[in-house]
Amino acid sequence: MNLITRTRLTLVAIVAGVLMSPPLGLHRACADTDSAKPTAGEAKAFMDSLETELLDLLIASERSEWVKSTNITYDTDMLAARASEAVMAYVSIKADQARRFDGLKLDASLRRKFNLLKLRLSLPAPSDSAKRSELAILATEMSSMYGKGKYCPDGQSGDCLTLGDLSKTLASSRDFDELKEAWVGWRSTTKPMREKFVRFVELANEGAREFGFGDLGDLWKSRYDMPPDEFEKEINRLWEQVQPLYQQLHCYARTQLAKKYGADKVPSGKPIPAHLLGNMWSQDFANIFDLLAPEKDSAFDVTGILQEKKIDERGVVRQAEAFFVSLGLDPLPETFWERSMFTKPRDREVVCHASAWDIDWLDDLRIKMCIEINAEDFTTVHHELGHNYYQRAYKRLSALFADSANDGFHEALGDTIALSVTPAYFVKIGYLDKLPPDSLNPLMRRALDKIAFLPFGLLVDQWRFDVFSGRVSPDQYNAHWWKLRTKYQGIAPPVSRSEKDFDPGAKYHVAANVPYTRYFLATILQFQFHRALCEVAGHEGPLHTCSIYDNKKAGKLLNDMMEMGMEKPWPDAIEALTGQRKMDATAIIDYFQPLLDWLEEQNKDAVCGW
Ligand code: X8Z
Ligand code: ZN
Repeated sequence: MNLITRTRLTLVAIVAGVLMSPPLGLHRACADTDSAKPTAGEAKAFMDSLETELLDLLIASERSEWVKSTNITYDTDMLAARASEAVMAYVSIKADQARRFDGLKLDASLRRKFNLLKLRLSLPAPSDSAKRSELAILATEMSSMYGKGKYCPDGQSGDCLTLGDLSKTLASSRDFDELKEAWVGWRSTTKPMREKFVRFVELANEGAREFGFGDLGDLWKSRYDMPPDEFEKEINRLWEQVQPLYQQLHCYARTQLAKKYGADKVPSGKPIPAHLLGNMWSQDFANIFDLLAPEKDSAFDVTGILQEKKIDERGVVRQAEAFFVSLGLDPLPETFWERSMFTKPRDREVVCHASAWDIDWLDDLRIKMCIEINAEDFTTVHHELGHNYYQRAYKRLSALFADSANDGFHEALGDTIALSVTPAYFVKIGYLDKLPPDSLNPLMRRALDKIAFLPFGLLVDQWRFDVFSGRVSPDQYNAHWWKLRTKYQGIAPPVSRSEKDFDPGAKYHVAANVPYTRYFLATILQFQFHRALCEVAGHEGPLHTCSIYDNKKAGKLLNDMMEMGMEKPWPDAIEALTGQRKMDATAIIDYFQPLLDWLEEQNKDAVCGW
């Protein structure tokens, strides 16, 4: 395979060279006058040096990004913006120069790299250097604004609440008005982002058009080894498959919430008020399990177990690592433990939103999280380590192939492992003495996490696609957001919203420009992966009782798929693992079937839908 041979180019020289290079038009003129027909050998040499140089720029950008995300200041913002600008400039210039090789017969692998080059950035910049710089600064500022966001109930001088504080209220309070204040309070922090976002869309679209795409959404949708309109059909097909599950869960949740808060506040046949579902974005319902548990006295309470065992933040990460090691994978490097951020620092601003990093594309793996000891973060730690193990598996590949088969795969990996965190697994590792009595409770907990997430996973980018394409103009941003939230999730804001608000920006991935359809795909894929791994592990019985813990055969199958990186189109990777070449929601449906039967029974006299 293509091992990266990294000549030690001096980084400073590349960055300076990129930022001082003449405007793109000039490059284009040079290319035009170069009438000699390029050869496949030249194309390969061009790509080899590009990958080496790109890697150095990406590493510099990752380091700046890490420093900024773990210590947000004006200066770290500017340094991070500068480093990402260098990457954007380099990719723009090289994508333009690469046009020389359009139409040239190249081997499939090299041609794939040329295609991937244009798709590499989630944020392509215009070639105009002033606009590029403006875009890089806007992007950095929006993500930092999100990281620093605070709601001060008594005005700016009083005690201010972070997203973490407000999320705790959303999770644990059962007081209608207290919940409403936390919900509205967080959204008050993102109003100033609106203006920046409008300009951001203009500039990012300009960049995408220069790369040959209709708009930024078109670029994002082109990353799945099929034409963008076909991809849209694929996600709609998957949504149709899973929508009935969501409908049933929504219906039952609404009935239970009406019992708790009153039918005047949660009317039947209407969308559910968004602040009652236990999560700041109503993206999952896990924190209202107590209101929805099928059996009142048979809980599988991960939070309680972790707290009782007095597991600390590092302990949680160690436990998750042990799962991966049980599959036959190597432990994480010592530097992971030295350099990661596991808890929220008291003395500085950070981006708490969890992330996994592969700083040097070799072995400098890290996570950044503000871990709380609870079930949600226990799952998230597995999620993040899944990223790190994936990154480690494909590190032998050259820069443009060093990624997951598609972005849904990256997001699915750690979640697949977390599906094996079952009551039986807890018994195996000594967290529980004996299996709790058989009950639907664990499956309901999982459904509140996974099934509840599906419409949200889909709609965030449906909104962005509509915004990027211009179908929705800035004066309709917020209204359109709520139209989709109601259409897909069946929820409504607890207070009236206007175009002075910018509620999409209250979600990290909008503020930080991270594509979101990946999580929808991941929610489908992880069950497909789980089903295939459980088969290899010889599991018998219902799918939701399977844990692949300690199964080396399953571990090898998973790792072999991860090692493929994105060298091949993703259907090859999914086939290697599951034998299927398509994403398929039958696995998630199989998994939840016992709960679905129960929900249908519970809902039989209710008016479902909204
Ligand atoms: O952003 C994440 C991960 C990091 S890639 C923590 N997730 C989405 C979210 O929090 O909105 C995981 C689930 C969905
Ligand atoms: Zn992730």
